[in-house]
Amino acid sequence: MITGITGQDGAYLAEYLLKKGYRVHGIKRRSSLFNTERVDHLYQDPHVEKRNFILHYGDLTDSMNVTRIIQECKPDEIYNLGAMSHVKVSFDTPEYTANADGIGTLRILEAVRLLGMTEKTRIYQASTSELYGLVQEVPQSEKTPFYPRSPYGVAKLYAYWITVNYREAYGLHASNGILFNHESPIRGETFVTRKISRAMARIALGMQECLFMGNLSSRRDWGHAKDYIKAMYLILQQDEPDDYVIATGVTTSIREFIEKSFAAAGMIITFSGTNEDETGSITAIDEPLFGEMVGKEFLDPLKRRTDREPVVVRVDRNYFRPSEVDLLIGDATKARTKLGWIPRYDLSGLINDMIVSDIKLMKRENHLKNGGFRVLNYFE
Ligand code: NDP
Ligand code: GDR
Repeated sequence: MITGITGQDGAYLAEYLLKKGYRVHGIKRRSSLFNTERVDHLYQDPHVEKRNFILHYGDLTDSMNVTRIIQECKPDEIYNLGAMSHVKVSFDTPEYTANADGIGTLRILEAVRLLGMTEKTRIYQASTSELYGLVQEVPQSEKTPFYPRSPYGVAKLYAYWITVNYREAYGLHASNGILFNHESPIRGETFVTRKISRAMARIALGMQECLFMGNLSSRRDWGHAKDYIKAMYLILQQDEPDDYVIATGVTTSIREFIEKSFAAAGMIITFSGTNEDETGSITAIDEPLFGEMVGKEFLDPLKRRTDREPVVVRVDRNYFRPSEVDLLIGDATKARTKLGWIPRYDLSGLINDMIVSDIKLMKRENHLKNGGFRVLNYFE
């Protein structure tokens, strides 16, 4: 059973488990629009008999709902990935975040206990590098003390410890994966990497003038979600429950991520100025690379545009957070040695995967727009 199956990780994990022959139950929230785009390719007509991918309406803030679904599905493994996962938004919705991300975890653990399934059901809790917040040690490992810096981080701190507590108190096979940031072409559009890869594609295609960013100096340890969901699976296959850091061990600033993303499509960005006056300009174009990645026909319009106005990145303080996590870099030695977990993607592989996908997506949008069809603005 997967909570958060409609999210980035839920979609990749469901696909991975189905390939292994699992029957996958997922919890999806009721929404006024379809919200199953990420799992549409896995979705089976509910009228088909013997389905192996089954979705249930539910919400982690509803104890009875969570308990009933667990009672009906009787899962061998629960991956609790559902959460209000946006750090900045958690400052706007702190109570809801505590309820869904913190108490939501308790609801699952308690349901498994009350239903007498402690021997049968293994539980994975989606813990996070946001627990380290104001980091007490560099790099961060399973032994590094926590210091969360957002309502999201604090809610996840409760979820982390209640998972440990149920393991120690009731003998549950319940484990925390302390995952550092992981991204992909299906990453939510308002997380920083996807915001950058989408904007890069739109700027290259002449669909957007400027990318407005928050703090450019924070540093993150970014991996690929496809690698990270394998770690979740491995954690639940261990004889003993335990907690693991999952990370690449490489840290990169937001500024560098922008430079690398644009450079991968042939656009050289140079930053100048400081604080809120910092800007990023296209100062050179690798024409063969741009032609290959974006398309020759988009080169002249881009050149005319950069001659007129080279600035494509600006800072908007509305994207700053009331308290920031400045530096994350994980030490995944335990996962490597005990789980045998080895990530396949490095940062450039991740960036390439994301930009190729977003250039394709934005070309499709461009095509629709030019054909007179409505496309969304995606204002944030
Ligand atoms: P996403 O935001 O892409 O997905 C979150 C999922 O949770 C969505 O399916 C969402 O549903 C669902 N959800 C939100 N609120 C509720 C609720 N109240 N009840 C039930 N489901 C709910 O997150 P990711 O896939 O990136 O992350 C998966 C998990 O891992 C999250 O718990 C996140 O906090 C954690 N994590 C993520 C990391 C990352 O870098 N991606 C790193 C470390 C931890 P809907 O589609 O309807 O919004
Ligand atoms: P994070 O991811 O907060 O680390 O949480 P996010 O991509 O939102 O931010 C990373 C860093 O980029 C800075 N930043 C911006 N962020 C966003 N979203 N938008 C901007 O315009 C922008 N400009 C700069 C942020 O300030 C921050 O420093 C993610 C989520 O997936 C969590 O659920 C997960 O637990 C952690 O990763 C590990």
